[in-house]
Amino acid sequence: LLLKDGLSQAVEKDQLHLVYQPIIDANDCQIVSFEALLRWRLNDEMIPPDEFISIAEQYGLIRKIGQWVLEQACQTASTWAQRHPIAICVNVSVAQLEDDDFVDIVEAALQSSQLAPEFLHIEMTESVFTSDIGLLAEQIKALQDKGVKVSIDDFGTGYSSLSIMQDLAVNIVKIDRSFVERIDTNGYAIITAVMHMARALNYSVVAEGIETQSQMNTLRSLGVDYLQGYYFAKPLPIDQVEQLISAEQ
Ligand code: G
Ligand code: G
Ligand code: MN
Ligand code: NA
Repeated sequence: LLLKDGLSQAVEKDQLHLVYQPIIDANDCQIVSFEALLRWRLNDEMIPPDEFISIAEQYGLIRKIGQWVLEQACQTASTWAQRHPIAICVNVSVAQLEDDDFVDIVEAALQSSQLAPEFLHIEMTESVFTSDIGLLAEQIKALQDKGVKVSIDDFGTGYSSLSIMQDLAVNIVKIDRSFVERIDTNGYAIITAVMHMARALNYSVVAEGIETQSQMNTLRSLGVDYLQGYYFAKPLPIDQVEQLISAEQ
């Protein structure tokens, strides 16, 4: 309850910030995008997102926080995009997606930042499938009509991964890191199967949680398009991102 009270004022008190983890092209290792990950500092203590995001969802605070994240992420990405074609990937909760105003909020963030829509990727987790699928399909379509790309995050961990593939026309599938972790055993066959489906359905594929060179090599041999994980970089504060981008080209 205390966390909830603190969280309700986190935006006003300037306690939230984003860190950014690069996603690279598997073919040439160039950075193609960054995933924005939310951080909350409360009285010198970092509260992990796994704790506070669910509280925000529970107490109806996620819309306001999510809007702040979108605005902040688009603003930042807009400054990168002036120099390099680098996209920003923003995580959203089901409650945000189900909001009638969500597409307008996205549109407003794009407008005020002047970020080109194709540089914004919206990541939703598979848990969205517990909600109204028709509404979600409409929201996804509306985002895509604006030029925004949509990803399914943590792919393969939900109870309805195949239904998602069938019912939601997303742009990008992010293979959950649990499969990458087990790539030397069962993960290999599962990722191979996901690659076949993704190719047939015209989805790009990102593999998450790469921690070793060997995992990277195997994923490249399987034709995965993009890679993300501690092997390349942890989520970074903004100043380190600027350095990384400047060093790239
Ligand atoms: O770095 P990591 O501990 O940040 O992220 C933990 C979890 O929190 C991940 O599942 C991630 O998707 C989620 N998360 C991080 N940032 C955001 C955000 O801005 N919005 C939402 N809804 N989830 C986020
Ligand atoms: O659920 P989502 O994929 O949005 O969450 C991203 C989470 O994964 C963040 O907490 C991020 O810090 C974490 N993460 C990113 N790369 C790696 C990695 O290589 N290994 C592990 N264990 N976690 C990672
Ligand atoms: Mn994510
Ligand atoms: Na994930």
